[in-house]
Amino acid sequence: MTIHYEKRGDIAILQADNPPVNALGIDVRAGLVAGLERATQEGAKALLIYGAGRTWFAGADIREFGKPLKDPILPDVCTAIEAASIPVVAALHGTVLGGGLEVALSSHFRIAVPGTRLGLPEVTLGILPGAGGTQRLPRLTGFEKAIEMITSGKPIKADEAKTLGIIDRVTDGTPLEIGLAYAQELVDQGATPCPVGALPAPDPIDFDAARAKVEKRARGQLSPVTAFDAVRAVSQMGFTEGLGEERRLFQSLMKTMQREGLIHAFFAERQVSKLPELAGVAPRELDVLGVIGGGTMGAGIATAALLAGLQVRMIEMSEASAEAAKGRIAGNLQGALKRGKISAEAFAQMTETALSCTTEYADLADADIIIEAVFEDMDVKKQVFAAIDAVAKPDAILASNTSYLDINEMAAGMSRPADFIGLHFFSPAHVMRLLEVVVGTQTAPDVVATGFALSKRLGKVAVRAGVCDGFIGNRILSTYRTAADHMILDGASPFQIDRALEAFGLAMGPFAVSDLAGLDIGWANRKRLAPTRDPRERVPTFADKLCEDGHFGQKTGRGYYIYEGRTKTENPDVLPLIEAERAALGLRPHSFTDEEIVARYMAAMVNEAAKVVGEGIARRPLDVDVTLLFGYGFPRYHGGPLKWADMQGLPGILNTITELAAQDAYFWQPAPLLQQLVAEGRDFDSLNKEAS
Ligand code: T1G
Repeated sequence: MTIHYEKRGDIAILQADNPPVNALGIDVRAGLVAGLERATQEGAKALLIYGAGRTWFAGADIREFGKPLKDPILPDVCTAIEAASIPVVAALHGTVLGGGLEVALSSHFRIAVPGTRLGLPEVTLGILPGAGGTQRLPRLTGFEKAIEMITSGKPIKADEAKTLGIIDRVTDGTPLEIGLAYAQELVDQGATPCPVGALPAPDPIDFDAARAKVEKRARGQLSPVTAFDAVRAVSQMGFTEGLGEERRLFQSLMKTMQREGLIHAFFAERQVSKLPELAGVAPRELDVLGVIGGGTMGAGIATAALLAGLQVRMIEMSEASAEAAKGRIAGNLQGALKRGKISAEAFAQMTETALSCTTEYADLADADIIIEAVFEDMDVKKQVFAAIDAVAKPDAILASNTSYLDINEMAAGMSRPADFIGLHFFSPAHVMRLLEVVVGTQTAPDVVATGFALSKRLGKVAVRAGVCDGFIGNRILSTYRTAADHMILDGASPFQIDRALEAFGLAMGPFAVSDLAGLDIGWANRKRLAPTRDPRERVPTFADKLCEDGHFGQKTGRGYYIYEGRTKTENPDVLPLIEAERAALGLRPHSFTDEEIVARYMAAMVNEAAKVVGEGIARRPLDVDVTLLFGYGFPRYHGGPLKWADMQGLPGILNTITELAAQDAYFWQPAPLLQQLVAEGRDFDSLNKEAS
């Protein structure tokens, strides 16, 4: 039973009890309707609804999406509540989201405990509020605020909701206590039902301008714009008709691939930390965190740890660099202070008490975990770990923030290889949510569990990765990045490639990203690998030429693009330089359509990702999806590269790879796992299901 009914005096009470988040699944919906009927039949003078556990309804049950819907559907539940002949009071706490807020809006009176958060996040799932939220919310808040809440999906705090008239009161106490008191007061006052739907439409706004803003921010995602159109219906038609329009638009989004991609991302983000091998494995204590190296990465890791309430011991080579590290960390925390994420007291406590920056390794003696973030050189790292090994306490965990070096080789030189792990943060480490937990062959299970526990503590999304060059993310990145270079050699322009991939949803195309990161890094890498390079490998010599001319991208103001102030324009020297290189290499270029560019880029990404899963570097396809979503700016509405591949159809992608292999068998070797899945008529998601 998920809805419990009781009557106290004149007031009927419905308690929702469907852990963990009181999702509005069929039993809850049916229970609400039945409870309302019983309250009326039993002559109650008011009905109170509240949630047991940690929250009021946090929305529709997302697991029901894509399956045949059972009656009563949520819009009908809300209509029934709004049409009740007795006042309905909603007593709110926790996260009042989606259909949960819609149930509250269809109630006649709303009261909340302090700290309650309210929102309509449906667009983040590729849909829109489908139970009256787009028609009722604007009638309380006006169009601007409703559009902002509905098209961004961001929740607001209870105090703001009160100011906006979404809720009547914010009162201390339990939901039952404050709800009962408010309902009794209303009964004593003889209050009658006041449906929000009966309120007039608010004053119109410049809808075209507002829509253009939403469209720009959506960058190809459909749901925010469609949700906007549903809200706009309030100014164009009556309430009941508006509900019909909302339903039509809701169902149109339910059919989209974007909805499937975004819901996959929702569950993948939660599934990725659930590893069968960690079931029942307790993590070690985590209070004191040591960081070696206070450069950008080290300072970011220290900042994230301080924000999570950990003590931090930062070790640097000299007093001067220790001071500089302290300055960097304080700068990061200043940002959090300015954004109101922390108070001035918390800032002082973090910088003056929780953080120490010294040059003494002995200061690491009480650290529970020590993360090395020094220069990416194996010998330098081995020296640092030898020093740590000598001072760290017996059950301390030693970790490297390397982004591609061999974790097993690093562990081999230690006295405690079982206590060693890779923790690959992404820059800026106090902002980027992805953390690759790189597990060596000797790493102990409780050390892995502690890596995941640290990630949760830091508010990160951790992905388990095996050991190979570049782990999951950088290995796949280097492949699809190389595919982009090959398209240039074959005739495409870097500008067309960037445009095509930005239209596909990437925040920034690969060549603009290279300019941001610095073209000299790739150049140094190519020079480092040249002596051992396989002669069949195609080399983007045009990029070397650009660097030889001193163009390293944003840092020199010129790369593929020219950067003046905040403007970026195509560098006119680039295309002639590329044409000259092609001629020198005897290449005959051909033109590319945007579709061909996306297909080839994604084929490279999917193929390498399938190898990463096939080799067990990533445990499941969803681990790759989460890595690319949280660390590499892959558009969330595509669900991740392997979810995207499933939705496109694997046979077509394998076909593309096979055709390209005919021209370049060295680069395009079809992944055995991809061939196997196609042969068996299966998809990547079948592997996710098998593994969960
Ligand atoms: N449906 C089903 N399961 C849900 C769920 C939901 N709405 N929300 C959470 N879960 C599961 C989640 O998968 C996890 O399961 C567990 O609950 C704890 O969640 C008509 C159609 C509420 C802020 O978008 O944002 O209403 O992994 O790990 O960090 O207009 O969950 O333990 O097996 O995230 O404390 C709109 C989605 C739906 C809210 C809690 N609602 N949920 O965060 O815990 S669409 C949402 C969240 C809708 C109507 C439309 C968060 C949370 P497991 P968790 P958390």
